[in-house]
Amino acid sequence: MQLMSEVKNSTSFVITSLRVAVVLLSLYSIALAAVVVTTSLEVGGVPAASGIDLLQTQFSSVVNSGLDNRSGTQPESRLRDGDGSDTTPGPRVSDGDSVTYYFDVSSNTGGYNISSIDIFLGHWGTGRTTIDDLDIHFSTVSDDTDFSNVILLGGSSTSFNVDPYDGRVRVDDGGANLARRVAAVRITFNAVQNGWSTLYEIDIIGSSLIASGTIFRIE
Ligand SMILES: [Ca+2]
Ligand SMILES: [Ca+2]
Repeated sequence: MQLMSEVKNSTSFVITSLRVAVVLLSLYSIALAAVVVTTSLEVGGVPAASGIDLLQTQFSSVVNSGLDNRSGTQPESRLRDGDGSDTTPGPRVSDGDSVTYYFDVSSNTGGYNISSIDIFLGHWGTGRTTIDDLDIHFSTVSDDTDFSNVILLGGSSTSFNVDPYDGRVRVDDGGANLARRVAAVRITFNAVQNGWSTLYEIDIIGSSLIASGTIFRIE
């Protein structure tokens, strides 16, 4: 009887421990979703694009849903070449198009902290230089298929007008991370002025959770 009692107590302890672990994991997941965002805008002139952002140093794969390779010369990869000006044509973006970037998490298994996202948008003429609605979804290393962590930017109070011709939209949080332990980023473009425009570059700025040479870091 004593043995049975010890087995029952042990089983109960294991179940309780598992329940505590599940609750802690749930809280951790909720914390990841609590991103805050501010936007800043560059109007007039084209700021320099980064050539060392995560899309150029930690890129793994891309899922392109709608970006148009016009004339066969403006592939999605133009958004990852370090050129943010319209001297090198970029792919066409239309309402509802999205692009999902997966980072290399085989070596940096902790994922990446994302501090800002720069989107270079424009056109050679007027009338296609505004995006009024933008969604940014993140998945984390715990499940790179779960994009429930999201920043929604849109509405009448937010207009990413980059007139006269092209410019940069920056999404950041004043130096804080937009998201942590990120495995992939999905950007969906909505309310593009007159239906479509042109993208030149997307810079996703961040760092690996465990940087090279770092033995241990609490995040
Ligand atoms: Ca870049
Ligand atoms: Ca480019």
